[in-house]
Amino acid sequence: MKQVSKFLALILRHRPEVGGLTLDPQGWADADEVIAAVAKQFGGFDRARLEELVRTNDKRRYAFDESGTRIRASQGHSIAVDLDLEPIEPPPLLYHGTAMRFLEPILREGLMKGRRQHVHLSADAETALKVGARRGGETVVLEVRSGEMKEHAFFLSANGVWLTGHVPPGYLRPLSTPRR
Ligand code: HQG
Repeated sequence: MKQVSKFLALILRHRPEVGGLTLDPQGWADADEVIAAVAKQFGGFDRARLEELVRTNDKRRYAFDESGTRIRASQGHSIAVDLDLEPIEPPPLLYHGTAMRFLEPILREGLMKGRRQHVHLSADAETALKVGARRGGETVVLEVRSGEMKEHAFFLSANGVWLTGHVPPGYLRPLSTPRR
């Protein structure tokens, strides 16, 4: 399932053409086309397995639309999609986990979205620590004073990830550095 989830991330966030898909402007793909693309790549895949993957995915990365005929990634895209999320007021503090080696450029230029559509922030430091640990090496968690970022729009993805465009360095503070 992990391999299938990674393949879904590839075709639903970054390169739909690899699966012979097109996404609509809101990032939705036809569920039957997705099932066919996965079956072609790995064999033995059907609607029931896709539903199981969506239901059990550790970060709830994928969601069906109300009719169940379309599926999309809830966040993390590099291709331009309009997730149609309403801006909402963030909690006073959010968190971002990253590798210690990125700390210096981050404190210089702020958090940049890079190749993704948004900067991704976590609601708690523990989750941020896990996100940062994906990078390998020493991990650092930054506290974001989101409550003070009045000019910046924040969005909450369907799977609980906070999204914004850029976090200037003035709103960032590294927390004491947990080691891994
Ligand atoms: C870093 C996962 C240097 C940033 C997670 C991060 C998340 C800078 C990396 C989602 C920088 C980008 C996103 C700057 C930011 N200089 N480095 N100025 N600004 N960075 O993967 O937040 O498992 O695009 O710290 O759970 O790590 O894919 O972002 O290390 O929700 O579902 O540049 O991906 O979810 O890396 O992770 P990413 P991220 P999934």
